[in-house]
Amino acid sequence: MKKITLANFGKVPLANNLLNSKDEKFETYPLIVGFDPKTSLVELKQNAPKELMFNEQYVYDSSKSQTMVKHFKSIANKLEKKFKPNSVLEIGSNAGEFIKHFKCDKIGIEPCENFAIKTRNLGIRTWERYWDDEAAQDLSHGYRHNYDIIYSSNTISHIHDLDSCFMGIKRVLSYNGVFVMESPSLLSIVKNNIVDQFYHEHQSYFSLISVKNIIEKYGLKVFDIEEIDVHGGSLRYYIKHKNYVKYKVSKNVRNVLRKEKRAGLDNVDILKNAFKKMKDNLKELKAVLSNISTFSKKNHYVLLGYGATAKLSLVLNLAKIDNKIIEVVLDTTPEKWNKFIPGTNIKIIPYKENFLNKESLACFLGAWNYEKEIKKKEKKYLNNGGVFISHIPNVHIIK
Ligand code: JHZ
Repeated sequence: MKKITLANFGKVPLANNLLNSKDEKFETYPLIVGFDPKTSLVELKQNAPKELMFNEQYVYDSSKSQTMVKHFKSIANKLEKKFKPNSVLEIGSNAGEFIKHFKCDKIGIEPCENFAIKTRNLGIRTWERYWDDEAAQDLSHGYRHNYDIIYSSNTISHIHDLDSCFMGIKRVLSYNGVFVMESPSLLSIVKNNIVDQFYHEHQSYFSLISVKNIIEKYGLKVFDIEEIDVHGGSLRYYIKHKNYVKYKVSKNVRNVLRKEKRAGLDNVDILKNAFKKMKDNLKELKAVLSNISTFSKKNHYVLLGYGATAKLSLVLNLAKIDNKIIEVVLDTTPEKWNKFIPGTNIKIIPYKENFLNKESLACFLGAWNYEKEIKKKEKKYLNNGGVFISHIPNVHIIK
């Protein structure tokens, strides 16, 4: 069945492919969001090759945000206590912030060489490859054939071939094992106008409705679900073999399903309307930031960006905001420093608290999903009259 187009954002650069100089050439790719009537999955209609996005130059490092560091520690402890696994597999282990907490037999799968090296240096066995059924087969022949916990945070949504992905998970999940998957919630995206979750790294925008439909054919079943705060609202799915009866389906599953259906996540017209609202929000954002930028310049200050997230790259490109409006972006990740956000001419510079306090009256919050953490960190700036601007759920000022 053909996918229905929900929104066409035109051609945009790959969000995390930062440039070494303003003049460096870069490619743009169509960003078209579709809906699969068979499964109700919201997904990109076409994508850029995965090798261009997830490779040895990958810049996203989850260990650079305290919220994520705490998040991974807390879920690792919870899973250890609840399931007492003898073996753990992580799909997309990034900087190793989750898997490092386990003492049992463990392995990370990570396609980005720089991060695979990083976790190997922590003493964690890491295979440098993309997750698919072939990887699962190699794992079961060459290392260990089943895992009590398979965990994946914000990675399954990046995988283009979901069939092969879930076949692989089914293959290596212990008969009483649990696959724990975290992914931004489509319900939060729609409710909170989170337009900047739509970029090429993200192939799928899961809801419980679509996950249930997709995994059923592999003999897998969601038996519990949690609504969690990270990345602007995510879902944590607990998935088991369908035939394993010890884990009963919790009432959370029914509740989330009811909420999603009520919000119309399987209704094309409602979804199309949500995208229209997101696009209107972008126009307002550009107008507000342009005004604040002009005011800042008149007063010899600069309008800064705070957190060079992949989301920021997207929102700037979609709203056509460049270095004439936002002069520089501060970020804590060394791999991003002195690089430029493609399509914007905006430079990323090392985060320094004093810079923020001395040079700026207003900052656009690229890392809006860490608002709490950032407000706490920047108390002095806020107390001195500095403000943040956020576009989620609507354009507003944070004092
Ligand atoms: P953050 C990435 O998205 C990409 P991004 C990826 N596709 C995905 O799905 C999600 O992660 C999970 C900086 N920062 O987590 C650090 C500060 O500078 O929102 C990071 O560069 N100061 C895999 O990039 C960025 O912001 C701070 O105080 O949208 C945060 O990126 C804090 C808290 C963060 O993910």
